[in-house]
Formats: sequence, structure tokens, C-alpha cells
Amino acid sequence: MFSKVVAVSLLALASSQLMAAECKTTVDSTDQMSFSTKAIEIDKSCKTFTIELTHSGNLPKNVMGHNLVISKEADMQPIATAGLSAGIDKNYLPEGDARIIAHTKIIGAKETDSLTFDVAKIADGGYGFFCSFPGHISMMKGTITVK
Ligand SMILES: [Cu+2]
Repeated sequence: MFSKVVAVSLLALASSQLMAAECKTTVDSTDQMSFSTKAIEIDKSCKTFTIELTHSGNLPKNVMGHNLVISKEADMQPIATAGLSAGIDKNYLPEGDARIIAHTKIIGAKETDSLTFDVAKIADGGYGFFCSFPGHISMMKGTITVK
């Protein structure tokens, strides 16, 4: 009897911890040049975090392609500008740029890609996410915080 109570309590504890630490999220992108969220919040108990990027529109990636890039907010525009000349095959990103914490590839309609990064890399705060497709950063950006 006692052990059954303990087992049930442990199960309840385990499931509440799972609820507390959902270390992944999905962000959708659209033909209207938008992300489905402006703010991503990460639970501080997460060691790594995964973002899946989807594209619910109908346009191909050379017309309305999107990626999701994470960097310091102050580095977002400089990275997007530096990525212009890289072209779509390089995901409109400067190659090997240490300012980029993580990024997906450029995707088109109905495609998906995901990224995973160490949460410790953004623990000092001031980070954001954006799309580096030419001209998209003005509409497609948001904040990413650890709480
Ligand atoms: Cu975009």
C-alpha cells in the first residue's frame, strides 16, 4: 500500500517536471512575410533548446523563402546585411560567422527545418531571432529570452 502511494507521487512529480521543461517550440512562417510569434521564451531548466521552423504558405523559397537565425539583437541587422551577397545557396548568411548562435536553412512552402543550440550561449540576454532573406528582417524578427 505504502509503495503504491510513493509510486503514484513519483509519477506525479515526474510529469510535472516534464510539463515545466518543454525545451522545444515550433515557429511558423507565411506568405505574408511573418513569423507566428514575436517572442520565444525558454525555461531556464533547459540545457538545449530546439526550434522547428515551418512554412504554411504556398510560395517557393526563391520567392518567399524564410530561415530562422539567432544572434545578439545588436548583430541581427549587420548579419542580415552581410548575408545579402551570400545568396540563397548559403541561406543568405555570412559563412562561419561567430555572431550566429544557430540558424535553419532557407525553406519554402510546406518545408520544415530545425535548429538546436545550448541555452547557456544566450543566458546573458539581449538575443533575438530573425529571417535573413533579403528585406525580411524588418517584418520577421522577435526576441528570445531565458526565464
Ligand atoms: Cu523570410
